[in-house]
Amino acid sequence: MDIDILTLFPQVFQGVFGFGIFQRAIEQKLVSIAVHNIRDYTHDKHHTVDDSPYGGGAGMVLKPDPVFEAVESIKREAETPVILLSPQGRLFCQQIARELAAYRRLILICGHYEGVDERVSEHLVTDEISIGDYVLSGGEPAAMVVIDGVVRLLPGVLGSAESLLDDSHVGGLLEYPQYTRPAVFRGWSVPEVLLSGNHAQIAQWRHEQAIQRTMKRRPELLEKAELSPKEKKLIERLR
Ligand code: JBZ
Repeated sequence: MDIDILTLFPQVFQGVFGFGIFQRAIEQKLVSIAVHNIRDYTHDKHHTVDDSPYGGGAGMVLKPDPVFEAVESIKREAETPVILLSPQGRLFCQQIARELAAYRRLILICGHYEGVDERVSEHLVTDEISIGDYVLSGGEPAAMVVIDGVVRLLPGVLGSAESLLDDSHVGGLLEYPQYTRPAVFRGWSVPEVLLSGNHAQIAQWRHEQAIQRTMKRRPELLEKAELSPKEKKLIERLR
């Protein structure tokens, strides 16, 4: 997958993709990331990227022309999504990560200031995504979150050891608690069942823990989870 990032702060992305699964994915040519400075697509002496809002008000608005020119400079197929990271976007989730992972190329635009000229949203962008209901000062952290969520779904990026299947949110439940050595740390013991070697019992315990913790911490996830009749009974019992 080819990912193009349009930003006013390209330095922010230096380094983030140089570690862990990204580094490996880039080395294996499973993904390629190009960062473009929106300021490079201005033509005036001062390389102006922002201006005051029509109608008045505080702050500045990202001008449309450099953003259009930056996107138009990228050779792409007609179906390539042009995604604006914005608080007005649809809320990013695992389903959207899967949807984006199916494309050959993604173009991500990071906004800044008080916002981006609406003509960018209306006539250039094909999708707007938000990573959540908190205030960010720009789209860069949101772009990193989306890229991380998408890249790890690309075929070959995760090793078999990092198998996706047990991960939180994939099955609609939170993950069960994990422990490693030592068996007793500062007087706190690992649950007995995990040391038992009884794999059926361990699987049962983990499943119960996943349901219990989802009930307690993220009850709204349980409403959406696909549950078997057995799981529904277990929830009733735990309630
Ligand atoms: C996002 C103006 O640029 C922004 C500002 C806030 C913001 C984004 C872009 S993307 N918040 C989010 O994903 O919630």
